[in-house]
Amino acid sequence: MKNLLCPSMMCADFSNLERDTVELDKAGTDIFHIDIMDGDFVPNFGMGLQDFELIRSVTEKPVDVHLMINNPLKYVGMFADMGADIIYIHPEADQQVTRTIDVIKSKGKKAGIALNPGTSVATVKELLSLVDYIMVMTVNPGFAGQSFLDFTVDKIEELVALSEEYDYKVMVDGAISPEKVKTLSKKGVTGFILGTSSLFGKEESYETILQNLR
Ligand code: S6P
Ligand code: MG
Repeated sequence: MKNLLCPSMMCADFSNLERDTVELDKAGTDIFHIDIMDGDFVPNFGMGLQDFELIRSVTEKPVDVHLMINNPLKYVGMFADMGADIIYIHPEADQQVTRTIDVIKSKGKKAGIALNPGTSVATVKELLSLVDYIMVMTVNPGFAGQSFLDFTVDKIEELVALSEEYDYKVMVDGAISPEKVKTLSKKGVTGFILGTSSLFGKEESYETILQNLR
């Protein structure tokens, strides 16, 4: 299966967000990754709605939203209507997670769950048959530029093994270096969120980096 390379746009050049988006699109981006935060579920604020709208308006490629917000049920409809193709919610932040997944799907969108480093597979077993993507957080969510948490690899392996029985793609988000793309794709991970560890703030062009990662 083809790997999915997904730039984390909160790491992009905000003085030239449109140009960066166009360049990344041409360079071979598979899915644009937009981090949305509420300053509550995570201790930070991510990208704004205007940033999302701008990126959505300049690319035809799929765009995901990673909702690091409490009570995502309140907002998934809005993001679907704004044109998100994939909506990730955190089950840790949602008291009615299966209802929220239903709303996402009823809007014709792909549903994903993002799992904090401390969230075990056992606690989301009931959700595995309901979602299209499972994104394992390999850092504590909220910030770019952190260190990869090695203990999350067991969970990644567990979810890859279960993905044969269920029908979802395994994604990883947080400190994904070129080395991690190599080792985790060998383990069966499909999608990689690319931030400062591999794609942004480097000497090489986006095109060269994405080609090398493939
Ligand atoms: C924040 C967010 C992530 C980061 C991404 C940054 O937790 O969900 O998507 O933007 O992990 O990548 P890096 O390589 O700087 O850790
Ligand atoms: Mg993210």
